[in-house]
Amino acid sequence: MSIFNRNGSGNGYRPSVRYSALSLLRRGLSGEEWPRVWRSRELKSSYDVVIVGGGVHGLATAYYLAVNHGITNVAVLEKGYIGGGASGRNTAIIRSNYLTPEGVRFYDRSVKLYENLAADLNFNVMFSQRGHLTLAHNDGALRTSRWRAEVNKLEGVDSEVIGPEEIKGLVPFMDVSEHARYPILGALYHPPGGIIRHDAVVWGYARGADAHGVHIHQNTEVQGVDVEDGRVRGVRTNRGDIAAPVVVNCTAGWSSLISEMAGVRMPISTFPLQAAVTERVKPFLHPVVVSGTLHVYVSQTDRGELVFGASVDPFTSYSTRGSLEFIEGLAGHVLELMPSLANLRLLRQWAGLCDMTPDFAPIMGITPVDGFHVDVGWGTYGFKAGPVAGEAMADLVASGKTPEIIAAFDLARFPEGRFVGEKGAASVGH
Ligand code: PYC
Repeated sequence: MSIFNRNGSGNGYRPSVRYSALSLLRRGLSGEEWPRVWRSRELKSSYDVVIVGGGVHGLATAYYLAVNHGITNVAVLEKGYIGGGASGRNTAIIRSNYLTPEGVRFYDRSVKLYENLAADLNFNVMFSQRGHLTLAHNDGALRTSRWRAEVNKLEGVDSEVIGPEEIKGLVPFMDVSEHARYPILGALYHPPGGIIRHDAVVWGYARGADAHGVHIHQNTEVQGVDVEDGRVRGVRTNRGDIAAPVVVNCTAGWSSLISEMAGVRMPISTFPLQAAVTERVKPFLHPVVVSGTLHVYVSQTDRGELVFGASVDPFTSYSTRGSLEFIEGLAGHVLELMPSLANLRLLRQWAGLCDMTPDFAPIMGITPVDGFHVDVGWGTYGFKAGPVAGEAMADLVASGKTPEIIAAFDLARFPEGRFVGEKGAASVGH
């Protein structure tokens, strides 16, 4: 017998109000208020499933539990505001051009879910598949690009290595001559890659989960995880205790601390990753451009800002502050690649927290504590995995069986030495 109350599977979003051109026109004319996108609810003393972390992973897990499995007696607990952690601090790049077959299959499923997400959630997530270029400035980088392209093709993912002339066609202002400071030998080109509006993804999942009865509790911090006889029993929060037979750790930045509360040790070290955004300029950069050698990646938003990132900070920390050292290093690297940006003004910089694992692949699935599951260890890859991680974690919770698509990412691989070496697919140095 199932431990869950199932309310019947839904077919996607069931809103009180559907967003459409007509509803926009009607409310524009009538002045009628829009309903809140998700509601504040009373914190109950028990739920069937408690999800720790109100970012894209936690909210997607809640949404797919409700929509795919009819499990709605679910709480998402967020210590701050939803999307205020790593989900709101990444550079919103979506891609599936990974190095390992397990990684490529997994992120490809995420790209497919992202492609239909706006329609599924009835929420414009602004997914723009403008292509993704990883530049190679030396033979080693070119070799890794070829390797990734071959694995991608074998898994049915559209990636290929292209030469300087084709790069010039995609990014006309880029100096692809051999006189550039760091000449470009080629690039891994991945047409399905692109950028998305990350807040919209979080809000869309929250709205969808809420519409199915999931409770979203902001300002609710998990301070302890109760375990008895090897089974999880619930969590202790700053707002009271909650009993639950299933607890899913979907946090980023604090994932090893939450797991530790359940007595589960994680091979994770947490590093800040900084990013920055410039003032708006006319559109001139279509694809996402990454240079692993120069430790920089850049994309241009629909509003015209350039969004930059570089390597993770060189020390473990839980700080989300920006630093001058980062900006100086970033500006140097950006100008080596695109000298014409010299007079552009930076608007803002910030940091998010990256939980790095030894093999740069996530840790997903069951743990030695029954009912305590993890969806953690995302390093610098977390946001792009949100939909597939949510779908797979919901399957695991509902069926009690580990879905094939996440089987390789289990915690047991570390003591057993089955690594999923994904470092070569990183956009940033580590
Ligand atoms: O993996 O595409 C990526 C990425 C960009 C910034 C951080 N991670």
